[in-house]
Amino acid sequence: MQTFFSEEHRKHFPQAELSGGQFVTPYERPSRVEYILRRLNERGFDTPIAPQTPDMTVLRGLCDPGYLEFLETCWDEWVAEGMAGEIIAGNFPARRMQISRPPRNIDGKVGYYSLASETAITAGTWEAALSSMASAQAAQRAVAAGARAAFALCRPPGHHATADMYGGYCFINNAAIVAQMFRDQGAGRVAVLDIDFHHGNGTQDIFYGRGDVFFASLHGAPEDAFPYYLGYADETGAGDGEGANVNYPMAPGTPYAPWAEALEDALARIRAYGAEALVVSLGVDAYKDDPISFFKLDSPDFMDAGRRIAKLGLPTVFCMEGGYAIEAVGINTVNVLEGFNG
Ligand code: Q9C
Ligand code: ZN
Repeated sequence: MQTFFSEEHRKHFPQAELSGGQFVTPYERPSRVEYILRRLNERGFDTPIAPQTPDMTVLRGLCDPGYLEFLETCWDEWVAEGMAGEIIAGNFPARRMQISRPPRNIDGKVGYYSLASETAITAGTWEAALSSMASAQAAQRAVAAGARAAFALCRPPGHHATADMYGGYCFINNAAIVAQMFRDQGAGRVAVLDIDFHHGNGTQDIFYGRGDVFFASLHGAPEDAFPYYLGYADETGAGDGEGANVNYPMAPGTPYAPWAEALEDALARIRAYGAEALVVSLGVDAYKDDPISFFKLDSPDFMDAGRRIAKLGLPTVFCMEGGYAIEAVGINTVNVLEGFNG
């Protein structure tokens, strides 16, 4: 399986994450990819290929223009305003406030274009996010050219990002970009399977009203887990998208057996839907020792999950999402790929 990875991810290295009322070293840190790269190498995968420049057309087609402009310019505006630290959102358009009027002030814009305050932006965040998208796009092109599957080692991750909001460590929704590329290239129906511990609110939101992209997510129940305000089982799609969204929220302490049952159900739904290509949002934070999650999957379970996903027989692009148990993130991620390879 070909793998794709950009060193440019290093340009996104915030020093701070607001967590539990303290600033901590971000869980989503550059060193995560070192563990994954090392494991890929140990297990005999070819050296990852650096992607070409990002294709902005598909990105502009999916996202709000004001949001993209914001991501590109926010750091300079923040600095020009005399802010001393990293960009952290502190105010949001909450219930019954104006959600269609981006403010002029940078502090106002930051909250307007974000969905949470844990994710800091620094000078190189935009370039890093574009490089992450470029890896996903390169993986998609490899699969479109005939490869059975490809792995994009995306950092920063993407599945919490909507068309107009960042947060949950995500800025550009790489999985959504890949799904849209398959559609643009002629696939009639595409499925996104999200096995990251957290609900893929961004991907769900982007495709919620569309019937051409099916979305399935296995995640910590929203009553108990980030992103808290989306991911319930009764969210089944809207309009043309009715029936093309399925959520499997699960309780704290969920072990592999019920998780695998949910996975099988999701795979059956994707098969019945008639998807011609599959995008996997590959987070491994369902792992038992993940510091910010509460499922109980063990490392071999990830290999089993990969085997099950492969049985769909679809051209598949894996996009890296979360996974914060740093010493196990490489093993768990590559286990999914090895299980898939069989
Ligand atoms: N104090 C992904 O896995 N909440 N994002 C952090 C830590 C946000 C996870 C809580 C978690 C975002 C891609
Ligand atoms: Zn996650």
